[in-house]
Amino acid sequence: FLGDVLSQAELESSIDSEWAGKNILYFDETDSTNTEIKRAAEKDALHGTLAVADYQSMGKGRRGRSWAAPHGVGIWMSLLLRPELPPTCASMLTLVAALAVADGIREVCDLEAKIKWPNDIVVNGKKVCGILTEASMNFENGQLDYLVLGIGINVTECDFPPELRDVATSLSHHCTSSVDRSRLIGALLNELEAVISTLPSREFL
Ligand code: BT5
Repeated sequence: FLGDVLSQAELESSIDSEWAGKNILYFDETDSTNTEIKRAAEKDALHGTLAVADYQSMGKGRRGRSWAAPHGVGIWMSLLLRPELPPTCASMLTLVAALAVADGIREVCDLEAKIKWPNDIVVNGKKVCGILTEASMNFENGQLDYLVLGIGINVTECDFPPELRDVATSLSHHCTSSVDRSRLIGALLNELEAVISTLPSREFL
């Protein structure tokens, strides 16, 4: 199987959302797209900046766990958000993002994607996607400085390490047509924009 090619140009032509992914940071290889977004955020990158990598050498899960992100077989992406959101609502972001990703997968791949509380998406009982939300607080004003929404999706991975073989799966394993990563990223960003706009603003709480 020949995978699709991911590149800056492919991403630019597949993304037509309003603010999510307006600025794209593409990497053939990086440590972690969440870490890339944190570095960008510290240099004042804008709300909606997107990092995408073809390969992550230090993909992160929650609580110090690792995320397998081999070359060319998945979507490893992170979105920078600077929401007007009360800090107590930050955890809602993971949930609404999971809804958006599951919808995007259903729409593009015609698969029954289900949410496994709180941050996994499963197809036929196995994990295809994990979400890692990280927050940076501004301690001077007690508000959120920014959030990093990290999304990992196994797309064509078919050679999982032994410890993941029983628990992980890929979209292409269940999908009859081939999955184009850029196209799926474009669809996911549209879904994410829609759900993120429904989150409460701190002015109203
Ligand atoms: C997650 O953590 O599921 C969050 C994963 C987030 C990954 C994305 S990729 C883009 C962005 N950049 C990053 O560095 N991270 C984010 P958690 O619920 O803690 O699950 C981690 C566990 O899932 C591991 O301990 C393994 O058991 C399993 N796992 C690891 N890699 C996997 C994979 N590729 N597919 C399915 N399961 C995996």
